[in-house]
Amino acid sequence: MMPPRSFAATHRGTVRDHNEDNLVDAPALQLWAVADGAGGHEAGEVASAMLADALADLPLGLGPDEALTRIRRAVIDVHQALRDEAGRRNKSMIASTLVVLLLRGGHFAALWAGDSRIYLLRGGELSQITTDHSLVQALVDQGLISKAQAESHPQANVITRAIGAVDDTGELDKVLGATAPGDSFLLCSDGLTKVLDEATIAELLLAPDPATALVNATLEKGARDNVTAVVVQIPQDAPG
Ligand SMILES: [Mn+2]
Repeated sequence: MMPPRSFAATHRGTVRDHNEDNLVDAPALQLWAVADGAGGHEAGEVASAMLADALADLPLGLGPDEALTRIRRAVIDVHQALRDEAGRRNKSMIASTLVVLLLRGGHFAALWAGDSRIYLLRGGELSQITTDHSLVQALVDQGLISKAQAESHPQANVITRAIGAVDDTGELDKVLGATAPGDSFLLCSDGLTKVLDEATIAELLLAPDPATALVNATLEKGARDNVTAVVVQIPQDAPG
C-alpha cells in the first residue's frame, strides 16, 4: 500500500508584511496541521510557531489513542505557555487557531480550535469537516445569516475560541471518521476560505500540486490575509 502524499504551501499575502501562519507537514508522524496566529506584531508568529513545533516534536510510532492524548497534552501546554508569555509581554492575548489531521489505520481524526478549517474531497464532493469557532458561525447556527453572508460579514474575523486565549481552556473539538481510497483532505487558514469559494477549492484540489495551486489562486485574488494550505491525499490503492 502506498503511503499518503502531502503538499504544503504558505504565503504572507499581498498586504501584510509578515506571515503569522505556520504549518506541520509530517508524513512520518501521519500528522498535519495549520495554525493561524493572532495578537499583533510578532506575537501571532510566536503562537502559531509554538503549536507547530510542539506537534512536530511528537514521538514516532504512537497508536491512535496515545497520539490523541499526546496531541491534546502538547496543545494545552502551549496554551498555558502562551498565556504566561502574554503576561510577560503585557499583552492582552497571544493566541492561535489550530487544525490537526491525524491518520491511523484507515481512520482520521480532525481536531481544531478557531476558524482554520479541514475539508474533505471524496468522489468529487467537497465537505467541510470542521465547524468554525467564530461569531459569524454562531449567527449561521442561530439562522440569523446565511453561510454565504458569513464569509463577507464585517465581523467575519472574530473567533470565539483559540489556543492561548484568556477565556479558553486549550481544548480542541474533534471529529473522527474512516478514510477512503482517493480522499483528499485540505487543511487551511481563513486567508484561503475568505477568498476562494468551495467550487474553486474542489477544482484546485485536483491540481498536480494542489497546495501551491490553492495559495496561488488566493494570491491572484488579492490575499489580504496570510494564506496556508496543506493537502493530504489517500492513494487510490489504499484498503477501504
Ligand atoms: Mn488568518
